[in-house]
Amino acid sequence: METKRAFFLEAYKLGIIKFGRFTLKSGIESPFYVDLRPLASDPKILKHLSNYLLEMLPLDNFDLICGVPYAALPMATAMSLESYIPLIIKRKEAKAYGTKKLIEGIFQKGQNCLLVEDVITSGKSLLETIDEVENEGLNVSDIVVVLDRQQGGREKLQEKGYNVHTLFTISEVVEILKEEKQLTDDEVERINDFLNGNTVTFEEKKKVRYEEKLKNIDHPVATKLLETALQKRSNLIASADVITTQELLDFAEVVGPHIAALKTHIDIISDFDYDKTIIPLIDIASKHNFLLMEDRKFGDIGNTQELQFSHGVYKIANWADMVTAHAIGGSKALEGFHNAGIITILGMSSQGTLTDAHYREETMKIIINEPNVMGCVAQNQIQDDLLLFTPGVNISAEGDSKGQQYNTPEHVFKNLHTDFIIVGRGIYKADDIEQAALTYKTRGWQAYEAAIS
Ligand code: 5BU
Repeated sequence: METKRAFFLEAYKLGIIKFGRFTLKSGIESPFYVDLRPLASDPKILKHLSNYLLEMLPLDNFDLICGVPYAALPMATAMSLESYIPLIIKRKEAKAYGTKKLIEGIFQKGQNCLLVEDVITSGKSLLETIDEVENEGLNVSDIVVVLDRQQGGREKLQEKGYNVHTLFTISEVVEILKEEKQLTDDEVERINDFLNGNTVTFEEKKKVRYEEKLKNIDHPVATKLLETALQKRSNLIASADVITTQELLDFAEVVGPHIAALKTHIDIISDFDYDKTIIPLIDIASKHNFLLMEDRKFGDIGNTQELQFSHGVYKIANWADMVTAHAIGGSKALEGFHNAGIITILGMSSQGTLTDAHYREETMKIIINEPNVMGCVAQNQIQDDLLLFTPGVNISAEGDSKGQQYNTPEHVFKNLHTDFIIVGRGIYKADDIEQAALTYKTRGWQAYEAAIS
């Protein structure tokens, strides 16, 4: 079996712990948020997890296994399957009819039952479950917990005489993530502060206004984009991920009045023809006053990027006001995008992306003195002298089946201080495309105004 640390890093990729600013049920602000339910969606991880939990335990002591509902139910089930210790199920509420049972399954009074819990915080929900299990005449001596949030729960249960076995503590995982450069020193400090019982304060920085950004950012394309946003009261960039010229032009015509820019993936247009695709697109862009952003995500050495930018059938250099590029080729590689504004990929919106804190830090070092870079695509706040573009915005979906993860316009303006939202399927898949563009335009602008005030 892989090491416990490697196991944790695999599991972490499922999004079980998030760092940022979260308001807990109690109203307390926390710098992290734990939800272990996604573990059940990866059978291999769930199986490994159950083996790790079983390894810690004196298995001969137990006649039964019971998970605290709901998150620990699949864990308890997997442990039962691996150990052949029978499972019982505790209901959250007693059945309102029939037997009114709280515990389901086959058991006898006097048997010893192992309790399984995903996360222990104050220990309150575990104590309730223990009470209910003991009321059925069962004994509880041991509790096994995947993650200890270190907020007193473990100690409380131990004082009452229970053996508490925990696989990970939050300090341990923070240490692992720090070593893996997934967390910055500031984040670690805030988490430790929180764990030491201090009320943590989050710096309340207001989002910088477009007028202010206009003063701070020199790039001519950034200026044009900001001026367009202010004139049209729109920070919306519509992503035209359609596959024919006709669809692209129709889409541009309909959303044109409501957007600051149109984002293309020009290489997905099946019937691309420079004269029939690009020339009319340029006309529509100038008629409705929006910019063109080609989301090419260049990622090669400078010479190749320069060729890809200017030549081939797409001749991106002729028409794109902005292009996206990875910083992976180093700063010199970014020098060939002559008049276009470069938007560097700092962080991606998809699940499991490699763009962790360390990647982002290194990317920043590369782009910081690069005059052609006008901004970044990212899912986190960035410095004020760059524009922040955030894709992964959708009002009615949480994600797709291919790893995309969505936030609302309100979330990204308030928490990330985004400057421009990028919306694809939320608009081009809508029944009424113009109405959808208007909705995102309005919500984006209102969210911007709320974030600056
Ligand atoms: P959607 O339909 O709103 O999910 O489309 C999002 C668009 O933004 C799509 O064209 C992606 O290629 C693009 N995108 C993204 O979604 N996430 C990223 O991190 C980057 C680009 Br970079």
